Amino acid sequence: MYREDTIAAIATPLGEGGVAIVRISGPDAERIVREIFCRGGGKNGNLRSHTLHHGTIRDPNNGAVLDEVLLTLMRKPHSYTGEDVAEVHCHGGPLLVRQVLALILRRGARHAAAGEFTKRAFLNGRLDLAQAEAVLDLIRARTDTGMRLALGQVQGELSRWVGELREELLEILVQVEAAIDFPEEEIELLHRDELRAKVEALREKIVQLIASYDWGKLFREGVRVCIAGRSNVGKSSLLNALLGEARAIVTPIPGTTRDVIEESLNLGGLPVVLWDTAGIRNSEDQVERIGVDLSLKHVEQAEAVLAVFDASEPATLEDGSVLDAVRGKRGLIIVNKTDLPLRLDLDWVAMVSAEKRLLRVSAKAGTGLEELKHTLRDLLLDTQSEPPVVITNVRHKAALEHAQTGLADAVHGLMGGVAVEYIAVDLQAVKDALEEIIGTVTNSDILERIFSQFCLGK
Ligand SMILES: Nc1nc2c(ncn2[C@@H]2O[C@H](COP(=O)(O)OP(=O)(O)OP(=O)(O)O)[C@@H](O)[C@H]2O)c(=O)[nH]1
Ligand SMILES: [Mg+2]
Repeated sequence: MYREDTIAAIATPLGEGGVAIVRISGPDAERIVREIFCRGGGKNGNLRSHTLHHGTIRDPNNGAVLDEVLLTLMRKPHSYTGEDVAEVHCHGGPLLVRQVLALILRRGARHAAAGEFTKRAFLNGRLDLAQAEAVLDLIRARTDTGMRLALGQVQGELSRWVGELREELLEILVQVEAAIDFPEEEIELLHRDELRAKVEALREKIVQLIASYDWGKLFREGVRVCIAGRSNVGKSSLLNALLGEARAIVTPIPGTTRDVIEESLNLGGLPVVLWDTAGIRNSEDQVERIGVDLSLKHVEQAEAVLAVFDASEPATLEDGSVLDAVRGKRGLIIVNKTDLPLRLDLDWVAMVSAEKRLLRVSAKAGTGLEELKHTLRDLLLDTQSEPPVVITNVRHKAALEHAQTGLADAVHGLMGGVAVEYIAVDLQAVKDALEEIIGTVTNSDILERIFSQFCLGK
């Protein structure tokens, strides 16, 4: 299925560190390490598998010692790739690691392409495709929830789920094919209805799985939230209070923030990019006007807004402009400075922004912030609770959409009295789509595309 040569690469990021790992996989892995590794006592003997061995790396051509290392040899099939794998744990200097790799390449290994180790793991059946792709998600995860979702998939949660859907489908297919084989007993009306109910039930499950994509995407890619409001209402103070650090400059002078300040916030596992913007107001100052335009642009781009108002002052025309700018946008109305005497007409604010929830906070005193975080999280997640299985990969989503269409066609066919042969064709396409996810049927282009996204050495 692939060229059975031996590949090698540096598996850890290049840079100074305590330890760096060079990984070798393939039939010559053991031969190569035997040539360059010399155990503490001088003799390599039978290098036990899955054991750490202490020794040195030497260039057999001149006997020069490169480094003192730990070596582990994992003989097939119990290794990441399913082949013989060796890992050299050397000291983490970039030059040193490169020299060790160069020596390994001179002894006959080929430099691995990006993702090639994981690709071999897939081709050798150590991982299915959905699991292999989740390895990438795991490496790239930005919050604990993102990591948990990815780990679940590496461990095969999605694969099991899709496997069950496939089983259900096979049962239906058997019945349909039986009807093709015994045409004289062609499924009667009653059977057609029963069959249709089964196909619809399966379709419903797939629709739900597709819907979980949007949920998973939020956790992988994060959500952009823009803090907007007129100047001096405490937008930068709110940013700082939410982050728990003095990130943005805060002064009593209106027009303090000019540029957009971007910070990330972990909102109960949901990665959020927070934008603090310049106060929206009519200004003669050219720099400030550019800032205001930027604010409005960011309000538009954000997935949600926090529209901030000052509780200690009556509403101004500029507050009105802010409400106009955020109208129709998902978000919350934040009434800040509630530690001061109330002079803002809250009923008016609530009335003109009826579609948004109004929350009272004090960025200065730190009150209302926890409720703000919870409410914002629920709003961003559309109050959906976590689905039992989450798909995070657009390729999986596309395959499920194919499957869904095939099932919808089958339902129509069953209702419209279409011959069973055609229904079998629809269902066969559904089977192919499901198998594409776990990688039972794939073409090499798809594989190339998937594995080329990996980093070297993975
Ligand atoms: N009493 C009180 N004062 C606050 C609160 N939040 C902010 N302030 C004060 O309000 C003033 C303006 O705060 P900023 O956070 O700079 O306001 P801003 O909306 O970012 O202002 P611009 O960047 O100029 O648009 C500062 O003096 C803050 O100390 C609050 O909750 N209570
Ligand atoms: Mg500010």
